[in-house]
Amino acid sequence: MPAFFPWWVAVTHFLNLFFLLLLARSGLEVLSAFPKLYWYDDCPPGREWARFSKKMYGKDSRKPWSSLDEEEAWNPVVALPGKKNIGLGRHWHFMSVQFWILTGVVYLVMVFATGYWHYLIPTHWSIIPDSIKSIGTYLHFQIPPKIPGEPFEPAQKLAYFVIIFLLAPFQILTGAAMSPSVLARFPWYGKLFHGKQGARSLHFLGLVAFAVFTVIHVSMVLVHDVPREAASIVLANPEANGTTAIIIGCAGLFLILVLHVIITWFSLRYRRRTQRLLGIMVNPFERAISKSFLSRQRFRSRDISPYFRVNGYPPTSTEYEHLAQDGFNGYSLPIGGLVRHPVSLSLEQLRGVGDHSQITKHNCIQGWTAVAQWGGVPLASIIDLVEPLESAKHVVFYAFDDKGLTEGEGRYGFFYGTIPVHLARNPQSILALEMNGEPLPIEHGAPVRVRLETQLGFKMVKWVCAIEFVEDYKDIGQGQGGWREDQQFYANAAGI
Ligand SMILES: Nc1nc2c(c(=O)[nH]1)N[C@H]1C(S)=C(S)[C@@H](COP(=O)(O)O)O[C@H]1N2
Ligand SMILES: [Mo]
Repeated sequence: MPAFFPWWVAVTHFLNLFFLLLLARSGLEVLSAFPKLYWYDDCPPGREWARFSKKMYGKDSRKPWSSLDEEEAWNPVVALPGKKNIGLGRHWHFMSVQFWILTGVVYLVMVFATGYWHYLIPTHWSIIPDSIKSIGTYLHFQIPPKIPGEPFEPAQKLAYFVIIFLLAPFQILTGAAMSPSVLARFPWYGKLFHGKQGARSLHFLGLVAFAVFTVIHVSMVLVHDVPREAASIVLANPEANGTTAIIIGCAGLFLILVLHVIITWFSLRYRRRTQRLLGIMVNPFERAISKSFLSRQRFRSRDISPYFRVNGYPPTSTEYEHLAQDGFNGYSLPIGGLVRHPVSLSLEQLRGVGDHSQITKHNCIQGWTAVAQWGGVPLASIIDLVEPLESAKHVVFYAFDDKGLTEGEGRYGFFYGTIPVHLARNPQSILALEMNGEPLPIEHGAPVRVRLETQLGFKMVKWVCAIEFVEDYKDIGQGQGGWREDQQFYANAAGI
């Protein structure tokens, strides 16, 4: 039989703690951007089952509001990095999850290769009555006996089994069920968790379960024999000197604390660098799924959400206001750049280019969702019309809204977004002119907006005023490929 406390358990236990803390804190950052939990993908304001915010916005609110107003600035002590940085929080979340899973894989390989699984996986139902008996013993302030020939008592074994073989995979599965690319390509998968909001709620409850386990786990170590337990899990040797083990263990915890402080400080101080460095590890994975997953969404009319949040205040320029007053009759959309046939199209002409309608689910990066029907021109038809040159790699959508005027908070410049040309060819990538059978309402992007159903909402530029095909987006704005990427440090990759 394998040793009760092999060295690889000590190492993976430490790494697991480090990455789980990163995951929990960056996960809370993500939650802070939309501190509400729902069971339904319509997210009707006021119908959340949990709310971690005092702010109240109703669909009948008298003041216009945008979903970004619902975001909370959480303290960097709990959230990574805190202070309304969902873009960076997500970067940390997706970076750490890769290493957390890697740690888990190494651990599981060792568990099965060495036969350690005998200590973790109950092979008889008697584990349940035995565990109840164990818990009863604890409640009498006594320590239950270990299973003969094994390192743990029954309740402990059962708890570890549940955490390792049920809770950890559950968090991975519910996490994947929140990716817009995955949801768009495999709508059935989302349904397993009652949609994205179900997955989001369950993922949060999984975090709570991890937290509860950690508290119990640590208190159990404290009620057991601390020096001996420390020697086992820190030095992989129950017979080692307990005091040494406690000192080394505390040094390890201190190291984790220091690393977290440095990571948090660096992320807040050097936001662009953090965005770039973590992007190197996160974006390739996103690119792979964005390239290979096409949206296969097909919702029914009765799935259309009664209420659809708005993100971003409408343009305030007189130019736009004049156009709107005139029912956008004077609107024309220039499409140019690296193309063979640059054009400028009125709404009438645009309608003539193609016609496509789809009922799909919108995923805002903040976390809310809503279903609507969108009608308009497939971007693929636009591509056929203007014929981009070989050198054209990205499509830039420029918008009418100057965020310095509509949003403030020290931000500036006109909203814009870019997507790789292959995303524009996706059958559900369209220039929408209609929402739910009506001309686009002002707040949802009239007269023309982008819809890309495998991506997060921030990629779908509203109030489009011009389209350009370019080789690279480095010279546009601050060079990150979009206004939110530039100014809010969102990942350019938006399929997850
Ligand atoms: N021009 C412009 N387009 C924009 C935004 C914006 O602020 N300005 N916000 C984006 C974000 S973050 C989201 S989630 C969606 C929201 O679309 P909706 O307001 O129709 O719900 O629009 C995207 N397109
Ligand atoms: Mo968004």
